[in-house]
Amino acid sequence: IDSVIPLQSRELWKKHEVKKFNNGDEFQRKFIQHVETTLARSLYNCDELAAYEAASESVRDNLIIDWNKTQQRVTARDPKRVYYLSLEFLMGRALDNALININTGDEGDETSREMISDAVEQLGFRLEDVLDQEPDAALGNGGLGRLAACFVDSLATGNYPAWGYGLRYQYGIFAQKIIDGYQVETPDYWLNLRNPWEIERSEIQVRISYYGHVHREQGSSTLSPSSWIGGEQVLAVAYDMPVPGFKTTTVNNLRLWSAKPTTEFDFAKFNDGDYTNSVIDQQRAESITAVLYPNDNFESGKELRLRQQYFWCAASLHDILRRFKKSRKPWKELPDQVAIQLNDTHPTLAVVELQRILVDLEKLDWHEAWEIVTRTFSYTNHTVMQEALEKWPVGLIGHLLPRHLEIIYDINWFFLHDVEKKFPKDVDLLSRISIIEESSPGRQVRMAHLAIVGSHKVNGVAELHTELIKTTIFQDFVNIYGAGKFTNVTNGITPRRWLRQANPQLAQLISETLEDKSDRYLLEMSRLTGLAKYADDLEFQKRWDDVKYHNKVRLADLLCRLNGGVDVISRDHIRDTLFDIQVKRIHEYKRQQLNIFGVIHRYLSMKEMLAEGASIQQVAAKYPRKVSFFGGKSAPGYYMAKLIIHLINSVAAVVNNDREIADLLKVVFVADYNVSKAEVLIPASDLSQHISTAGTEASGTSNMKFVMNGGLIIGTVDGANVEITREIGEENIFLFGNLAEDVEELRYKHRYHNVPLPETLSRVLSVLESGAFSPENVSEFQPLVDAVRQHGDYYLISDDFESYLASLALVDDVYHNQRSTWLRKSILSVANVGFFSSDRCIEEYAETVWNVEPIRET
Ligand code: 4GP
Repeated sequence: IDSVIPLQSRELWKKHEVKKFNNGDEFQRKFIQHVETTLARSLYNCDELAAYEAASESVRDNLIIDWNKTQQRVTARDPKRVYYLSLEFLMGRALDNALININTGDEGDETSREMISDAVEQLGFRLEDVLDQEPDAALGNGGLGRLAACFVDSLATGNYPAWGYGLRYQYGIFAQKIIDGYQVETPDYWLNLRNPWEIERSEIQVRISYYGHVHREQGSSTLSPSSWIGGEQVLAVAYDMPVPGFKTTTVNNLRLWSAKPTTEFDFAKFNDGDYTNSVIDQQRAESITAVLYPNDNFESGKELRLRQQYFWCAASLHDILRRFKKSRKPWKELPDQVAIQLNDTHPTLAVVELQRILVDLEKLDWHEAWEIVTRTFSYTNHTVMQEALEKWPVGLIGHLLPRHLEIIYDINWFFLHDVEKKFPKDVDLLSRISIIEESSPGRQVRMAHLAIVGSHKVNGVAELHTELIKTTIFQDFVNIYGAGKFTNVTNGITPRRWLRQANPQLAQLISETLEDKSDRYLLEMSRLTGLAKYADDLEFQKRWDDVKYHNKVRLADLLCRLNGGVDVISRDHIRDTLFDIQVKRIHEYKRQQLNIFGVIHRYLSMKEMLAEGASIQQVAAKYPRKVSFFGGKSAPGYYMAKLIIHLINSVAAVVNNDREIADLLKVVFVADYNVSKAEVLIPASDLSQHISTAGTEASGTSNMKFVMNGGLIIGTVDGANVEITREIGEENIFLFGNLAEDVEELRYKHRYHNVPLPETLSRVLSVLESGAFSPENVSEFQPLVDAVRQHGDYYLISDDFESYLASLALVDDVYHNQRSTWLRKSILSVANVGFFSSDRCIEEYAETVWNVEPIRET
C-alpha cells in the first residue's frame, strides 16, 4: 500500500502503534482521558451525557483501529466490492450496538458488554442511563431505511468488502408530538450534540454541478463525448460512520455526504455592492442536505429532492471510481470490481451519471460504456403502490441536469429500438415500457423503467411481492428480458439489534438453553431450532413467560417515564393482560383504521353486554384484559393518516376513562415511534398486527422482529407474512382476510355495486358518525366512514372485517384459556425464525446478484 512515510520512519510508527483497550481497567483509563481532554471536563462536572460521550469515544477508538485495518486489508487484496446506495439509513443508536460487537471473537480479546457495564458502574454511572443519552440517528422513514441499516450490519458481520452511501441530513425524520390527540411535527436536529459516531473527512470533497449547458463538436451527435458546463456548484464533504460486524474484526464504512458551499464567490455580485446576497447564494448549497423528506411509500416530486438525489449519486460514484482507478484496471473490468445496489429508484441517476462519465470524460464508445453500466448496477423494488413510483418531469431534469437528460433520451432510444426489433409494430407495448411517459401535463421520466433498463438484476423483497411485480407493474419487462433478470430476495433483520440488543433476557435464556450454551446462534440462526424440543416443557414455558412479563414491565416503565412519572397502564394485571401492538408508519394500506374499528367494536360490545345486565366478570370472560398499543408517524401532508391518528387518540380518551369497563380494555398511542422505542415495544408484545390489504405490503420487516421476540402475529396473507407462515407453521400464526388474487375483483364490485356492509362494521361506522368520539366536531371522522361507505372501500375494510374479528376472538381464547398452547406457539415461532436473519439475505444478494466474496482476516 502506498504511503508518504519514508521507509526508515515506519519502524517508529509501528513501535507507537495505537492499541485497543482489552479490559475494564484500560477502558476506564481511556474513558477518563476522553472526559478530560476530548470533552474538557473532569471528575467534578461529568454528567450522564458526558459519560455517554466519553464511553462512545472510547469504544469508537477500538472500532476505528479495526476500521483502519479492514480498509487496509481490502485495499491490499483489491477484491470486488459492493456499494449499497440508499437515501435512507435508519440506524438508531450506535453505542449499545457497538458494545454487542466489541468482542471480535479473536484469541486474547477479553472485551465484552458486561465488562464495560461493570467498568462504567465503578466510575459511578449505570450503563442503561448512559445509553439512554444517545439520540437516534433517524435518517430514514420506515421499512426501506431500516432495511438498509440491517443490511450494513450483516455486510460487516459477513466480512463483505462493502460500503453504504447516503446523505448526512441535518434534520432526520421529524419528532412526533401528540397535542390534543393530533400529530404535530417538530424538527429533529439530531446533530445538536456532538456526534461521536461520525468522522468528518474534510479532505474528501467532491465538486457537484447543476444547471448550465452542454457543448459538443459541431455536427456530432449526443452519443459522442460532450462537455457539460455546470452553472451552480456545491461541494460534497464525506462523513464516515464505522459499522462493526459481530464476532469479527471487520468494521465497514457508511459514508454520508454533507453539502457545503464552494470557496468560490460571485465577485460580479460582490462588486455590484451585493456582498450579502452573494453570501446567501452560497448558503443555498447547505440546504441540499438539510432535511430528509418525511414520506414513506410516497413520492412528492420536489426539485430539492431531485437535487439531493443527484448530489448523492454524483459524489458516491466519484468516490467509487476514484477507488477503482487506483487499481489501474481497464474500464471493462469495472463490473468485476464493483457492484452497486440501488435501494429503490432514488439512486437511479447514478446509472446516467456513470454513462456520462464513461462517454464524456473517459471517452468510451457509447455501447461499450452501456455494457459496463448495466453489468454494474442492480435494483431493488420496495413497493407496488402507484403513488410511490418515482417520476420526474422532463423539463425539470433538463433544466437541472441538461446532459443527463440527453443521455436518458439516448438510453431510451436504444432500448425502444431493441424492443421494436423483438416485438415489431407493438406500439402499445412501446408506449407502456418507454422510460419517457407521454402524459399530460407534460412528459415524465419513469425512474423504475430507467432502473430496470440500467441494471442486470431486479429484485422484489418477498416471494409474493416479487411475483406481483413480475405479473403487474413490470410484466412487460419480464417478456422483454426474460424471467431470469427478475429475482426474489426476501427481506431480513439483524438478530444482533433485534434480539440480542432489544431483548437481552430472551437472548440470555436462548444461549443457556441451546446445546452449545453460547450466543453463536446470533450468527447461525438455524441453531434456534434447538429450542423446539422445549416447546412443551412446562418449566421452560414458565421461564419463557417470565421473560415476556419482564419485557412488558419494562415497556410500562418506559411509558410511565415518558408520561412524567405517571403510569399509563395499570401494573396490577400485566401478566394476564394481552399486549396487542401495531407500530409502523401510519398509512391507509397498512390499515390502522381496521385495527381501531376493531377496538371500537370490542368496546361497544362490552358496553352492550353491561347494558343488558351482564356482570363485569361475564364481560371479562368474553373480552379479557387487553391493551391495544399503536405507534407510528404520518407523512405531514397525509390528511387521512393524520385523521387516523386523531381517531386512535380520541377512542383512547373515551375508552380509558370509562370506569364501567374497569380497565379491561385500554388504548395507548405511543408518540414518536422510532428505532429505540421499537427496541422496547417489540419484545413486550404478546400479539402484533400486520394487517395490510393483501398485495399492498411488499414485505414488512417488523413482522419478523416481533416473531423473533416471541410475539405471535395476526396478519393478512401479504408480504413476508406468507413466508413467516411457511417457516413457523400455519398453526402458529393468526391469518385472516381476502387474498391478493381477489383484491381486484372486490374493488371492482365496490365501485359498481352497492355491497352491503357487515352488521358489525355498520354499527362501528354509525357510532363514529354520531360523534361519540368527536363530540366537539361531530363530523370529524366522516372521511374515514365515507372511505368505506361511499368511495369504494379501496382498502377492503368491509371485506375483511368479519374474519378479522373472528381471528381476534381466537387470539383471546388461546391467550387466556390455553396459555400453555400459546407459549408453545411462541417458542416454536422463535425456533423457526432463523430464515429471517438479514445475514441470509446478504448471502443471497452476494451470490445471486453481486457475485462478491467475503474477505477475512488471515
Ligand atoms: C417498504 C415496504 O413498504 C415494506 O413492505 C418493506 O418491508 C420495506 O420497504 C423494505 O423492503 N417500502 C418503503 C417505501 O418504505 O418507501 O417504498
